Amino acid sequence: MVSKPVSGDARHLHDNVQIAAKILVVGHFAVGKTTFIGTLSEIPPLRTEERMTQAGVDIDDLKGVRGKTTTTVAMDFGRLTLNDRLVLYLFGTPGQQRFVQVWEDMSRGALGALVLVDPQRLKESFAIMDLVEKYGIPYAIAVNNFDGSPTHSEAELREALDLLPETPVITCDARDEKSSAKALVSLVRYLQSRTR
Ligand SMILES: Nc1nc2c(ncn2[C@@H]2O[C@H](COP(=O)(O)OP(=O)(O)OP(=O)(O)O)[C@@H](O)[C@H]2O)c(=O)[nH]1
Ligand SMILES: [Mg+2]
Repeated sequence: MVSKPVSGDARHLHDNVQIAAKILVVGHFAVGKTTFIGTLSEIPPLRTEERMTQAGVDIDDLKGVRGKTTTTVAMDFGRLTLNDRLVLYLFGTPGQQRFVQVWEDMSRGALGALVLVDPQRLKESFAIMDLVEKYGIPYAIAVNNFDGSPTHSEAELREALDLLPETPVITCDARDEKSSAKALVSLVRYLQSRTR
């Protein structure tokens, strides 16, 4: 028997209920959000990249950012089926302060957020973490290990980012599918543990 579809963020597929969850992938400028969603998405990701021009030189801090010629101006979007019961819709939101309105619109209905962090620029994550907390969105930290990045212990990261003991912290490489998927799974497990 094929069940009747239900409204909202859940739908029936065959006899199984398949949950579609909206997950934000957030983080400061050039932390690897677009790369992360591009690595994981099973559909061609929607990207809104624009070339960075001279006009942005004093606005977007390119210090420590190598080879970057474009930036996201609205959002990234991708989809990842974790298993036959759960599909994640990934929304990447621009990190720069001038896009706060976009970020706020995008956060509606989000079940959780993966906060990407660059280990060389930990302090730049504070503004985004403040926003996620302000909107009460549960989150996990994914440290995007750029080549040659300093390796902090988990305890150092927790202290530097002032994290709650239950907040998951995981290391990934946004270009690597396995480690990026692991970061999302750890967020999903955390979200599930909160609803039990
Ligand atoms: N070495 C290394 N480079 C990475 C990694 N993740 C992303 N990059 C590079 O870092 C740069 C920034 O990545 P993006 O994915 O554009 O970052 P973003 O967060 O979407 O940037 P904005 O949308 O401009 O805020 C790109 O040149 C990527 O190729 C990583 O894990 N390791
Ligand atoms: Mg981007």
